[in-house]
Amino acid sequence: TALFIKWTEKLRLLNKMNEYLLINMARTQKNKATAHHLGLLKARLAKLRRELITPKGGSGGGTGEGFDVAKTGDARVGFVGFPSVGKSTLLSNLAGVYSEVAAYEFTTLTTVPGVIRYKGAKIQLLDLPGIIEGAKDGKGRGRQVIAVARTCNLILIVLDVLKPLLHKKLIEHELEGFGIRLNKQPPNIGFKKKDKGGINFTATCAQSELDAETVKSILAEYKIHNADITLRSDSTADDLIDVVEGNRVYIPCIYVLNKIDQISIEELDIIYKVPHTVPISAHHRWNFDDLLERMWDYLRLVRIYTKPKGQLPDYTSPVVLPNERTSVEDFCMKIHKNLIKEFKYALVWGSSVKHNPQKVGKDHVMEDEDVIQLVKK
Ligand SMILES: Nc1nc2c(ncn2[C@@H]2O[C@H](COP(=O)(O)OP(=O)(O)OP(=O)(O)O)[C@@H](O)[C@H]2O)c(=O)[nH]1
Ligand SMILES: [Mg+2]
Repeated sequence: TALFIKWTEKLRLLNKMNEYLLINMARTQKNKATAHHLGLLKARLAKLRRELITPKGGSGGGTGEGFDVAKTGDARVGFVGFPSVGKSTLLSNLAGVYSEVAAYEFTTLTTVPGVIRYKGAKIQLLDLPGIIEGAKDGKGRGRQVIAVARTCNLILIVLDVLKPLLHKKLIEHELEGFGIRLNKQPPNIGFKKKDKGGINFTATCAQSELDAETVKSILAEYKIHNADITLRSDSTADDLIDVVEGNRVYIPCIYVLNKIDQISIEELDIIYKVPHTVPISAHHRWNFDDLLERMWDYLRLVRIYTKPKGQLPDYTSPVVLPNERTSVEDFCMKIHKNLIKEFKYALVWGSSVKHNPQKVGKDHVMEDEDVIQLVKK
């Protein structure tokens, strides 16, 4: 109970600061002093939030028993949204897996996995329980849901077109609060802690929010007094805090607007213009082709076809790699961890090479739909 009291106390403090921050951001005109002040507050908030979401001693409260299912396939896609938006209907009709559908809220109480095969890749789909506002700060089952969302390669935020678009913002806010960054690149900030020498601040381009003083005081919040900081793009206090906190995950996201059977063509035209959005009807299976194609684009998977010596390549079952790890070595590791020991060289056909085939070593980086033939020692 002592732990619980401490925890609720923190939560109360966090909410208070959040409120204060929002009021301040709305009220004050932007000037150097307030920017400085807000930067500091943001850093404090981020620190408190981290303490809240990472339980000390590792017991309880973490990812949540029974929530996390085993990772299978080449990529994992999670469905996140408020209750009754149609997440389970989408899983059932997309993957042919049964997940209870009902008109009342909070029908799904745990993670329900499904698998689809698309363009030769096995993609795991996770139907997650509905989350509510305040989930990131410990309300409902939201914390467990978002902890699973953090492990996904792509997040589908499922929204009900009949509900206010504000819901999109609310869900984004919940995920952001848990260290998930949607459709965003990591900030282009160099950060290196040192033993001495003070704060060495460099900006390689004009900064509209941060200056040496603000950076210094934000770092002081983290008790960092010696470090090299290089801002390589116009950065915000939030960007800097993300880099210092260091536990952020950058995940692509598609907004799936469900229940379009309930709206007019004119309304649909407007929705289509919102970036990262795919309108569907999960119930009627409308526009699933578009959704799958978009999921494929956002996952940025790379298919490598294998060619046994003297035979045609096997185009039916590619080895599927994530876009950021597509070297010949990565390919070998995906098949078997001992394969690289026997590796002599490889022959590669496709867009990653100048000649077809080309003899390459283990560091060669391959591209989508390349063909490879391994030559062993
Ligand atoms: N009109 C319409 N109704 C839909 C559509 N998709 C789902 N529904 C209905 O919306 C209700 C909720 O669907 P679920 O799939 O259970 O929603 P959920 O997001 O899984 O809800 P929770 O598990 O409670 O978070 C059900 O009555 C569905 O029949 C759709 O495309 N059009
Ligand atoms: Mg459900």
